[in-house]
Amino acid sequence: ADGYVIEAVTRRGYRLVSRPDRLYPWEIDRHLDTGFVGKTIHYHEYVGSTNDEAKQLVRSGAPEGTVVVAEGQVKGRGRRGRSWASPFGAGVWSSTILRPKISPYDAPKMALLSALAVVYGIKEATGLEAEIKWPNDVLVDGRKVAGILVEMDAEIETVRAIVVGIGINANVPEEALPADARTSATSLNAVTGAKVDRARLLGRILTHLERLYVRWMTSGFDGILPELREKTATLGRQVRVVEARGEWEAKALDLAPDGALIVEDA
Ligand code: BT5
Repeated sequence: ADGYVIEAVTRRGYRLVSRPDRLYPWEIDRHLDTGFVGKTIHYHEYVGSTNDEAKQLVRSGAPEGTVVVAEGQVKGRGRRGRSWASPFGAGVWSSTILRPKISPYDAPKMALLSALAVVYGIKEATGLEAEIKWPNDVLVDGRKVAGILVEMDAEIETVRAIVVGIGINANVPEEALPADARTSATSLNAVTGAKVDRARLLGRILTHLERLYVRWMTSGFDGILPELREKTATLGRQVRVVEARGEWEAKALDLAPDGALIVEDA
């Protein structure tokens, strides 16, 4: 019923012929090497947004490391109210709950750290060299394959919980991407021509996410900066700075110790 094909031969035994292409928790678990991240995984066929499901779980006291995954999202969200296309069975739409002891000021570091985990996970699961477009996109060959949406539940001085939303176009056909993103975005499958094992991809990303997060909490963010710099494609490029008071062109020079982008205007 779950889509596993099992062959039976009388008096000889059973053979697992094939597994379904589903993000079942036990399939993700096979690729996890973690202490707490992904130890509880809430699986859904369809949700509105996995981030909203995770926020609900935060309110009911879900432990750190709880993960929500869905095959499809009908109200997938990007930043600033933008929508995120999340076709059924084709991507990795996931949210992870973390409860770091940090101030809200430090929360943006979580997006950078997550992007780095996605870069490493993509490398392990597909062999592709992905790069970070500061602060929350992951690119392959200059095109967006993944986006990160970090949201928090916080008071002025303390963070109660952070929800790390990760969306990856694993096997999303290019035609299924929104029209406004078709030239700037792609999927891992479109680049490699091979079907991506989504459970493995997510398992490896979550493993790196925990490793980097624990390193940040125990030894500080400084130790992660060199790796972030190495994987950030934005450095050295012309960028458009969009601020409340206006927009301007600049050159991206470096990452500051807190993860901010240092730019130079004309
Ligand atoms: C992001 O926003 O890149 C963050 C995306 C986060 C998605 C995950 S999925 C699991 C979790 N649950 C959620 O509801 N969200 C998170 P932003 O930088 O604002 O990019 C949004 C823009 O990317 C849109 O305006 C489109 O132009 C484009 N876009 C939409 N769907 C896309 C897709 N599947 N692939 C690439 N680009 C897309």
